[in-house]
Amino acid sequence: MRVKRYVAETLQDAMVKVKMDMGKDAIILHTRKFKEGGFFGFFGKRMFEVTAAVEDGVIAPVAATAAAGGESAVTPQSLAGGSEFDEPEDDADLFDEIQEMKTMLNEMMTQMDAAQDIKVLPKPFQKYHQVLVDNDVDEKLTKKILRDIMQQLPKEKTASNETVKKSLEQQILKLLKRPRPILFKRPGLNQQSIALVGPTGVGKTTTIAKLAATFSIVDKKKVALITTDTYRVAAVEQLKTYGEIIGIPVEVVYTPQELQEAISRYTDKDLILIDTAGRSHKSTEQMIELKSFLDVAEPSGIFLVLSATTRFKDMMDIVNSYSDIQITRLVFTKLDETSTFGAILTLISKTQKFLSYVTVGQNVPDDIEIADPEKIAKMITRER
Ligand SMILES: Nc1nc2c(ncn2[C@@H]2O[C@H](COP(=O)(O)OP(=O)(O)OP(=O)(O)O)[C@@H](O)[C@H]2O)c(=O)[nH]1
Ligand SMILES: [Mg+2]
Repeated sequence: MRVKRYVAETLQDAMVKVKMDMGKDAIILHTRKFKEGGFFGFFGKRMFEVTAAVEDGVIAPVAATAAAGGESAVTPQSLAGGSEFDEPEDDADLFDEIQEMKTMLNEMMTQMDAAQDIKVLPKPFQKYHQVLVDNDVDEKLTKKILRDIMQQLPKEKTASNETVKKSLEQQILKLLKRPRPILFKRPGLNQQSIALVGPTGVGKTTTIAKLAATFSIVDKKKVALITTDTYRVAAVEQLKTYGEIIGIPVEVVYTPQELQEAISRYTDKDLILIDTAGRSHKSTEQMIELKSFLDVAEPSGIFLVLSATTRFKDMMDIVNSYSDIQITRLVFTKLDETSTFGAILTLISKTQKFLSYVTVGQNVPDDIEIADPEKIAKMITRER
């Protein structure tokens, strides 16, 4: 028995080589795909290998016939078919491809199921299913909300768009919960120290300036600012400028210890707002450093600032990356830059966190409001 390995760029070409060399009685023992060259398996050229065997003494009759111009001349097409050339199941590439196809099929089935489910709903529900999904509410959450209101509404009322819309708004309000802004009324809690944390560029410093100006000028509270963002000169300057305009002190701290000391020096203040450097939620090192500041300083509130323009999946990743830090409230910025608010609802529903403020523009101090769930609910049920 003669056993030999043949390599070519296509399976067909490898088979041609087998037949030319060993003849049509050759037995295929094994076929596999592999990558040749490239870096660590990337960018390599895909090659096919066929291992074939033939009884001793048999010599390339096909090649001989082909050379003689006989009828059994081998062409790539004539060798392409045939299940014996299929790759064995233990082939890693093939296994991956099958897995990919399975995943695709599952996704298609789920989508088809979803479409079927929706079609059996009364018309107003079908309509508002679309409205919610168009407003970026997560598909699963949309279905859950619709199911909940279907159970609450008497059958005759499910026919009207208006009734369904109203119940939908009520249900969304429940999920958003009442906002929890900064409050001074609780007895024994005279001073509030609030740190704003969040990804880079979402508007933490601007929001701090808006809060500081409003509480200081409108509510006549004694406010102080502290920044731990010492990475960029511009960041310190930015907060100092706001402090000067509002007429309140600004302290720059470099270590967790200094932060703690600064807070304890401001015993006469009603509100201490702590600015932090934007953190990439993908950098564990930056997260650990932020945590070290907050663990020592123990502010009375930690508000996570998120931009309303961020996709839900990214928002969720960000929230998860702050899981070691006790986030007490959410602030959503840049509501003026988006027209879909479903991600806010989905995030609140998934994390069970409370809303505090939303910001709606760059103007300090005007463009900030206590989050208004009714407004958000109306935006989410608005036809686009
Ligand atoms: N359109 C709009 N822009 C905003 C809003 N809030 C902040 N911005 C802008 O967003 C940009 C970044 O704001 P910053 O307050 O510096 O953001 P930050 O989170 O402190 O940034 P880092 O400290 O670099 O992480 C500025 O141009 C702000 O004017 C808002 O509600 N709407
Ligand atoms: Mg900043």
